[in-house]
Amino acid sequence: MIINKAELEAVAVKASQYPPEDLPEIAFAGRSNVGKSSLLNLITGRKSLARVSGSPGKTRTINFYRCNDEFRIVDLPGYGFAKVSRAESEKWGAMIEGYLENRSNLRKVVQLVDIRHRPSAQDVQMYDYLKYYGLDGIVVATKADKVSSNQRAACIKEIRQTLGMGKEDTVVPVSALKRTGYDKLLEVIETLI
Ligand SMILES: Nc1nc2c(ncn2[C@@H]2O[C@H](COP(=O)(O)OP(=O)(O)O)[C@@H](O)[C@H]2O)c(=O)[nH]1
Ligand SMILES: [Mg+2]
Repeated sequence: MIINKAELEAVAVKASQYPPEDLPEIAFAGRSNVGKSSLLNLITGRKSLARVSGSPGKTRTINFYRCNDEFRIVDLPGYGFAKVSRAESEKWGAMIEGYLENRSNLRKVVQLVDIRHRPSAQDVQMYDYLKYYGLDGIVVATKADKVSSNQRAACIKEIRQTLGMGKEDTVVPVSALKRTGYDKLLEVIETLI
């Protein structure tokens, strides 16, 4: 699959602002700065569809990207930003839960983790949450250019073990910098929609 048309269709902080449930959706989740916006730009072939940020924690909205007029990629707000208050982080949780729990056209959530690091407690919590809702099974290991090809298998093994992934679940290493691995991700997305 190639995404040859992509546009930001809606920016939401509550359900009344979501677009209609008329197209299948794949959501992207991950801690802030993991490379979510970069990945979105890469797979849509758009340089600046999503804003790539040097300062993490900027995206506090749910962004709906309409792709090929066929499906949507939904960018969930990044978690794990150190400088947020308890109240803010609760608001974040409620916003994400509100979306994940009640979205009938949501097919799957792709969880992003940095290939270099063992998934954090929050990554594990997020993934457990996805398991609970049957939305788990696909993880993108971002910034794959940061580890050598010798290290790669060990990094992926650690991600699998830490998140408690099953044999049939998929980890796709992707580098937005080198523009590698995303064809595999697009294949996975295509099978889901
Ligand atoms: N080396 C490398 N850096 C990346 C890659 N993807 C993203 N980054 C960098 O990581 C930082 C955060 O990226 P961004 O896409 O804004 O992350 P987001 O907060 O998850 O949306 C930026 O400085 C990006 O340039 C990648 O594949 N390789
Ligand atoms: Mg972002």
